[in-house]
Amino acid sequence: MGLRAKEELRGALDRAVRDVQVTDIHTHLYAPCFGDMLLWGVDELLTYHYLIAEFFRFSEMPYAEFRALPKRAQSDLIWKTLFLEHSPLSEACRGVLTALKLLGLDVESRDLESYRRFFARQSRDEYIGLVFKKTGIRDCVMTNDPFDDVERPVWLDGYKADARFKAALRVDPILLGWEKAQPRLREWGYRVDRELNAETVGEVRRFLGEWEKRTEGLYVGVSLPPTFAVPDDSVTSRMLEQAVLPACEEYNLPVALMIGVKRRVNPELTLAGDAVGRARIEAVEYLCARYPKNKFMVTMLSRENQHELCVAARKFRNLLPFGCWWFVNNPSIIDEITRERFELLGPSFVPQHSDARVLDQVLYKWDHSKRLIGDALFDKYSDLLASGWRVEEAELRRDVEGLFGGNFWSFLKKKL
Ligand code: FIX
Ligand code: ZN
Repeated sequence: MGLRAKEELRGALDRAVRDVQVTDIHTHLYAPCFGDMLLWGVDELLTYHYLIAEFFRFSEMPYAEFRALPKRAQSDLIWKTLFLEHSPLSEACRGVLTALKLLGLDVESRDLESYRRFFARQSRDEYIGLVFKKTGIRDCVMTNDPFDDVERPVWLDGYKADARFKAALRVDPILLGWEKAQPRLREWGYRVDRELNAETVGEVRRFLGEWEKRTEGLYVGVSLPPTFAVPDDSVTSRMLEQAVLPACEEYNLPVALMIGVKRRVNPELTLAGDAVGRARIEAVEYLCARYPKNKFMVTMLSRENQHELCVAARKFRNLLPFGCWWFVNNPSIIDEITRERFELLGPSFVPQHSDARVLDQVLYKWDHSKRLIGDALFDKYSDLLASGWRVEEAELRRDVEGLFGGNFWSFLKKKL
């Protein structure tokens, strides 16, 4: 018995999206053993770097003066400027309100102090459980940087696995900051030179292997500039081809390439000062063709790259497009990208990741995206009904489970 009417379809789809257990494949959240690295609460929500950038659309305050303020004072200023003196129309502002609402807080009151009191009453570890349950997240993937001096000691001594938080090894320092990474690797006992000679790349592979074993990372990830080109004689390209890809092939790990970020276009804004540029899909095509035994998860930051990324994924089974990243994580663009992906790739991609830096953000990021993905699916299944095709509820649930996590887990298992 299929779902014959559109109302039946809508009901079944809403249930499937409501019930699905999400794997959030890229976040900046951390397991409890990492202590204060896991950010949460209303002051963190309000000082998210997306909102800091938006605050300076209105404020004339010197950047350094803002940076020197304690977090709570920054959060007061952002609340006053972006929520009270102007309407919170942006996606990042709306997100704060959705999160508060989903936590049962009185958004209408506009009473920041009462929100602070709510968070002060929460115990962090129970609160993680509450947020994951409300959002329907089973597990998430962290961003783990062995070069981070706060994070590294936890991995070396004190790491306690938590099934809800999986690891992913971030290799930006190796691919994009070799001059600084090399002496540190040496300090840690790896025989690496400035020059990428055979011993050096061998040692980088050993480093990756050891950290892979230590963290049980699900993939190796990096954020790349729009100028990312491979093959070429840059350290980035050579290190990727000679060290990272062979190590990933050996451990059957995907490489997640997040392409298109121009770091620090406005250095005064620090983390909020990054921008976007159109990247070259040819780099992705080259990698997928030249390394058919490697697996690539790719997300691109520029709207202009989205269509060609879909087309590339039609050509390469070792390419998994994922997420609507950062500046394309806005309803109008998510809607467009998601539909274009269904039309070109069927259900064979990962439509979204949260990129949450603050735990509570998963509430809004998934709430907003689930609606958009659900609406796009509704239209696509409706088109199938119109053609006379039978749509079974079990098949629909299968597709939804794939999109919200299953496709990622299958890609990890895939052996090429
Ligand atoms: O490189 C990344 O993982 C980016 O997602 C972040 O660096 C960025 O600051 C961010 O939070 C975007 O959502
Ligand atoms: Zn990120």
